[in-house]
Amino acid sequence: MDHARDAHRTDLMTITRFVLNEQSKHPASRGDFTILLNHIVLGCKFVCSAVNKAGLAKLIGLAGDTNVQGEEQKKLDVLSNEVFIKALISSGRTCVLVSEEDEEATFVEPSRRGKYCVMFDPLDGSSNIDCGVSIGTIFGIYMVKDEGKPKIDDVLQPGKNMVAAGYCMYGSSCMFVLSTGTGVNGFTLDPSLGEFILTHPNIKIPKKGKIYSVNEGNAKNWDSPTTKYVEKCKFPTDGAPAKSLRYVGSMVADVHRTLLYGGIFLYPADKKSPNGKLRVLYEVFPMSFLMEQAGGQAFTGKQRALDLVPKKIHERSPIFLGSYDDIEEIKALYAAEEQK
Ligand code: FDP
Repeated sequence: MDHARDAHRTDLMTITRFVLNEQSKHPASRGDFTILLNHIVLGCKFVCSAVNKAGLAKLIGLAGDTNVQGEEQKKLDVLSNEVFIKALISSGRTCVLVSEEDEEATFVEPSRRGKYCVMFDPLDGSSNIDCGVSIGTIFGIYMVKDEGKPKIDDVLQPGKNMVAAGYCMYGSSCMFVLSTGTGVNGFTLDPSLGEFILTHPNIKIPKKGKIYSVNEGNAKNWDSPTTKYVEKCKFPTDGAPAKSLRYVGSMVADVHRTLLYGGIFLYPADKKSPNGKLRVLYEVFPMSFLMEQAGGQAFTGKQRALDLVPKKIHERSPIFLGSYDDIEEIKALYAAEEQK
């Protein structure tokens, strides 16, 4: 990227302008998606602002669990969830919502209903909030099958049926990464404008990477293909250089780095968690969708991640995602294990 040129750029491609441009390629489109996205973006701006102030807000609330107005202080993840649920319902474009924070799906009342189902994790990586490390919001969007009769099955579709997915990372800068099925684009929040500006057009993940990202503290419980793969990252036998290890422990941050620099992110199954840790609908699917759209791959240890058909809204799955060639290697190790 040419930063000198960018600093003087005056033709700003905001996220709304970008999506409107995309919309104009589909003459039948009525702008529903643009409206929905605007509400998601609003939620992200709110969370970004709340995350930036979290430390200060905590100081103000130290005397008890109340703030200066005497209102109860809400935990950031609960607050973020409320903001997204309200923003999504008020868009008038949604019918079924699945949030990491809520046990049951929310069915929007008929008068405010639209054709989209949104699955989201309002604040992912929440164990990192209190130390100021990058966290994020993740979302995936399906189209309802019958607008008049939204059902739970509308969100239990394979990930490949998603019409859009993305995340917002609250890091050293606030970045919104989006795919509507025609590639991946990244937008950075300009805080002085309050607008997300296109800064990373048409993101493509490098075909092979130099980084692996996994919680190695779980290594004693891993299965054989994962153990062999990580061993190979550290002690390659084919003359390739060893890979570097980077693990933030916030899925959004670890996947974002993987998308930009290449490499592999793993959250495998282990003896203690045979289905892994990460949730299919609002972690595995959206990130797998973005990876594939950027030219990478996502694999569960058994199959292409986006072919999985979830049976429950909070289902979990092991996941390996990242650069095309790196995922080929882990797939080969699982295939060899099958042959035994
Ligand atoms: P967290 O528990 O902090 O909310 O699924 C949530 C998640 O973070 C992901 O963001 C992250 O990739 C993963 O869990 C980290 O899990 P470990 O602490 O087990 O490594």
